Amino acid sequence: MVTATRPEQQVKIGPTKLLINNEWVESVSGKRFETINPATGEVICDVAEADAPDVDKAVEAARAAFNSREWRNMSATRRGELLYKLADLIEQNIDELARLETLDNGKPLHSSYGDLKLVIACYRYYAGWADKVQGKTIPINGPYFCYTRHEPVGVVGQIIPWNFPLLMQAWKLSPALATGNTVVMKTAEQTPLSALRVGELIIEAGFPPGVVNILSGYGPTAGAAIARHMDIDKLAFTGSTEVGHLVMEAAAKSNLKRVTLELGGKSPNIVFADADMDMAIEGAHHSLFFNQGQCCNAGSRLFVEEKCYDDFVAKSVEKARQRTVGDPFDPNTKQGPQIDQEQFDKIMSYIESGMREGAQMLCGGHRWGDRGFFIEPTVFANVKNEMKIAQEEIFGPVMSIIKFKDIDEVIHLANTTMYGLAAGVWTKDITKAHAIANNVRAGTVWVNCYHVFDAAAPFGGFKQSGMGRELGEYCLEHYTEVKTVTIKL
Ligand code: TXE
Repeated sequence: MVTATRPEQQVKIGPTKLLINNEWVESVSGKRFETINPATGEVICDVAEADAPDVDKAVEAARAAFNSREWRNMSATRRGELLYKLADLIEQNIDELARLETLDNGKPLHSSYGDLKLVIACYRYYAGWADKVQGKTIPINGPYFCYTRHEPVGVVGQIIPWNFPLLMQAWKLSPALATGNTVVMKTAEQTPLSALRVGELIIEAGFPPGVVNILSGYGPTAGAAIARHMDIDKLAFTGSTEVGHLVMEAAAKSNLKRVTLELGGKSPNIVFADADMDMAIEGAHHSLFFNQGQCCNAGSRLFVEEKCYDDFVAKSVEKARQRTVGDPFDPNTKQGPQIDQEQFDKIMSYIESGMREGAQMLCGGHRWGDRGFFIEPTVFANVKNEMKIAQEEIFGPVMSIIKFKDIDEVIHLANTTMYGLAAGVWTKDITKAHAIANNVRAGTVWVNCYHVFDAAAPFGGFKQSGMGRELGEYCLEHYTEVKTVTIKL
C-alpha cells in the first residue's frame, strides 16, 4: 500500500501483522488498531493488535530459538555478520524507512535521516562487539582452575516508546542480539510501522526464526503481559517513569526478571555569563526544541546566569519565533506535530499551569494550524525551579528559563529534581565546566554541546530517570549473565 496526498509524501507501508517466528501473523483475537498520521490526524492504516496470548506465542518462539542449536551454537562472529548485514539492508532502504518514520511519527524528514544514521551506526557498533565479549581466568586459592563465561541472559522482553521508534529499536535489539539473546519486542502503539519494516529486513538478513519477534500493541495489555511473563528472563523498558514503576513491580512479583529502565528526565542546561553566547543560545534552543521537545534528555530546565539573563531571554524568544513549524515532509520544516492528541493535551495543560503559577509566557502557547497536533514553540521566562513546569516532564516545545546567581546555587537547583538523566553546561571556564560535570547528579553531562549521541558512549539515568545503561560497552553487562566455572586440577 502507498499513501499519497502529494507526490513527495508517497510512502510505502510495510507489513502490518505481528512478527512471530519469522512469520507474519494476525493476532490471536483478530483485533487490529489504527495508527494515525500526527500531521493530519488521519488514519494511515491499521495493524494487528497483540495481547497476552500473542505475547505467549512470541515468548514460546523466542524460547525455542534460544534453545535451538542453530542460535546457541552459532559462532559469535556469525552473529556479528548478521548484524552487519542488517545494518547494510537498513542503509539500502534508508529512503523508504525515513519516509515511513516521518509519516507515522511526524518528525521532520531530515530528522528521520539523522536518526537512521545513528541506527545504522548502532547495529554496526554492536556487530563489532559480538565476538569480543569474554570472561576472565581467576587465580583462586587451592588446586583449581577458575574462569568466567559471559552468557546471554535468555529471552529478553523489550518495550519501546514512540519518540525515536527506529533508534529505540536499534538501541535495544543490537546489544541483545550481539550477546546471543532472543527478543520479544513491543513497539509503541503510536508508531508501529517502521519497526515492522525492519522486521522484514531482519528476516532477509538471515536471523533464524524466533530470534526476533515484534509485536504491535498497547501498554496495559501486551506491555504488561511482557512485564509479568514467567518465561522472560530480562526486561528492557524505555518510557515514562510512571510505567517504569509498574513494570519493575511486575518483574518483582513474577519471576524477578532482570530490569533495565530508561525513563523520563527534567535535565538542567546551565548557561554561565562567560559562555560563547551565540553558541549557548543556539545550543539551548536545540536542546529543548529538537524532536518537537519529545526527548527524555531535553534541556527542559534552562538555568541562565543573572548577569546575562535578560539578553539571553530576548534572543531565545527571537529564535523560537523564527522556528519553522509545519509539514514534516517539507525540507524547510524544523518542527513537526506532537505525537498524538493525548500528548498535545498534556502539553497545553502544562502551558496553562505555567501561566497560572506566574511564569511569564513570551511567545507561543497556542495550537499551530487547524489540523494535526502542532504546538507553537513556546518560551517561559521568570520560571522558578519549584513550579510544575520546572519539575514535571512536559515532553513538548516549551522552554522554561530560570535565573541563577552563582555556581553553588545552580548546582543545588539543578539537583533539586527527582530525575537525573542528562545535563548541559555552557562556559569558557574549564573549572566551572568540571564543577558542573562532577556535581550534577545525571547520567550524561554535555559541555558546550548537547544531544551528542554515539553508539560507543553509555546513556542512562541517575535517580528516577532509570537504571542501567544503554549503548557502549557498559550495556553489554545487562544482556549477559556471568557464570563462574571451577575445575579441580
Ligand atoms: O509513555 P508510556 P507515554 C514520558 C513523557 C511522556 C510520558 C507519557 O513525559 O509525556 O512519558 O508518554 C508501554 N506495562 N516518556 O504514555 O505509557 C507503551 O505501550 C507495560 C518518556 O507514551 O510509558 C509504550 O510502548 N508497558 C520516554 C511504552 O510503554 C506499558 C518516551 C512507553 O509508554 C504500560 C516516552 C504498562 N502498564 C514517553 N503502559 C523516554 N524515556 O524517552 C504503557 N506501556
